[in-house]
Amino acid sequence: VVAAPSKSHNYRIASIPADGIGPEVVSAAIEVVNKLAQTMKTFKIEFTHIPWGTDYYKKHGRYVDENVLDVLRGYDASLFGSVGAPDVPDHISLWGLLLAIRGPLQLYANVRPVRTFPGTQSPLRSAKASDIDWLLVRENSEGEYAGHGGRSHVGQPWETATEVAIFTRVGIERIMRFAFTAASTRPKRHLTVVTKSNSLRYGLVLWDEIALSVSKDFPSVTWDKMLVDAMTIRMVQNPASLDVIVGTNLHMDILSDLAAALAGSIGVAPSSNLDPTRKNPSLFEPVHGSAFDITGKGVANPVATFWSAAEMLGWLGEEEAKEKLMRAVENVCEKGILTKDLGGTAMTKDVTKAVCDEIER
Ligand code: GGG
Repeated sequence: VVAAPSKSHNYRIASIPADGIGPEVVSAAIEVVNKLAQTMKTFKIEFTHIPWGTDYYKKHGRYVDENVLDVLRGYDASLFGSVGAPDVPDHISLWGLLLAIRGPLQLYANVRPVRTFPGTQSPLRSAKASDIDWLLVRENSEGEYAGHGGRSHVGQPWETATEVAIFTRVGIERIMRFAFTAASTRPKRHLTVVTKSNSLRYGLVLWDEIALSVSKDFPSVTWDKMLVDAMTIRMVQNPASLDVIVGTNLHMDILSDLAAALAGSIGVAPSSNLDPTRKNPSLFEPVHGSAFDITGKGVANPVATFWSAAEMLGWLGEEEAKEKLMRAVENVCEKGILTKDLGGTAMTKDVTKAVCDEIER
């Protein structure tokens, strides 16, 4: 996916740490990006803290400012932590914050690269590190997340709830083109289109039809189709056969957690929420959520947020800074400076310091 050339090398970033371990990993990422800027001197970056999240909700009755889109359009990008708190229902927090940003800003491409870092181990015993090097592309604006549905006869035995999955030609075609384009730039040039078009005979049959028609514009890309249930088996049994994977909002939400676990840990999985038209600023966040069980203990793995920040720099056109940050993270992993989720004993601050030291080296 091609980055826009940077004009000013001077960036304003909205930092939205939000809930749980979000503040810990976002402040760690700001530290390493500031270190990168100071060391390289090729770009300037300024982070502005935006206090949205569950504390803000408890004070103001809403998760974000009313003019959320105007606020975010004042920045070049956002770096997000995690959303969700033990004392607020998850659907209130998710819809109040993350989905209140992704949908209206039309961040329709959720890009989730997955690979096993040097020094870390996939739980697949037979897998070589190079077997898992995937790019998951999640449609990020429709499907079951479009917000259509409702409840009637509440409390009655015949209470009914609907959750309507919306699929549009425009929505499917734009994500399919994005995924084929991404595949065309990678060495394997292969795309797997995930659906469930045997049982879901309207929306996901439309996915199949659009995949076929878009594929004709990308003769250099080989592609295949998988039903989502069979895909889970292929990811475990034949990881090296996969490259870029595209699927619906819900399917890829689930498959990207599986992919991250197969690569080693959800603690290293990054995510870019992109508006490929670049009309709106994109948002970068770790795949993981709030992780209440480890919040405040200083043991959260900051690598997913470092990698998300690296993707943000690449998206802004700072490719060299992205590569330098990723090399630093890989070297730190290779040296065995790993948090508990990766089998190590390092704290968040140890990994952060080690990455800063690598950047300065
Ligand atoms: N940093 C990601 C995060 O907070 N995720 C919480 C979550 O529930 N996400 C669901 C989604 O990505 O749609």
